[in-house]
Amino acid sequence: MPLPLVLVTGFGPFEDRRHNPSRAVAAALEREPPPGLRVRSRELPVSFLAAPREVERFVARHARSRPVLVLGLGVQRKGYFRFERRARGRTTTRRVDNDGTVGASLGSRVGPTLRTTLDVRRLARLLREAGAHDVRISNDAGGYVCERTYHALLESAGKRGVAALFLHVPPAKDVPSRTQARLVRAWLAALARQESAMRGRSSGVSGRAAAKARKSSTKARRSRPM
Ligand code: PCA
Repeated sequence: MPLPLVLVTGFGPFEDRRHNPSRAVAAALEREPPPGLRVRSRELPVSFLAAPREVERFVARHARSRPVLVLGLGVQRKGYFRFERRARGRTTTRRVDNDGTVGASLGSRVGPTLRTTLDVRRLARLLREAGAHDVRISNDAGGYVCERTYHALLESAGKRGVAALFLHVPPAKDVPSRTQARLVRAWLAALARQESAMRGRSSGVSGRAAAKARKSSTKARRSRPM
């Protein structure tokens, strides 16, 4: 039996951020996966329009392998790790992406707010136990390309019954990329160990999470437009 698969996305440079550790961490996880897991990673364009398309393509390509988790990574300004609970389906920011698109110009609403089905408090605790000093939980994914991407991750994974999650990582000057990769790897390994039934029929949290994701994506579809 192949090991459970985790899909991981990261981003490259944007605005004044010339070095984006999220790309390095995603690539490092594929190169050297956490014990007990397989990882496929993908760098996404920092683009309001292209990132969601890439997300759907990436998740669709691996859907037959039934990933246990789709994890989005992006960098934030502050020096801590931040688990995002939700992605709003409306982009109002004046910030410009790498294609020159102003967020607010997207105009129409993408969809309802989507939430991860995973227990972020438990996941944050696990990341602390893996050695990260400062880990927080947020209801505001920033309103820029990461939030748009998170919405797409929740949508693309959710409609296939797969759990999705977004983790904002600190800038590399606060926590070097290699340290970040080590921490995220140890965190995923702990997750895989605790949820040995990750793929599983029986007691695994992700089994329940997947069932919940299926339910909530149905709900999300039903309740649109909000
Ligand atoms: N962070 C940005 C977009 C790309 C990234 O790494 C964000 O937080 O929206």
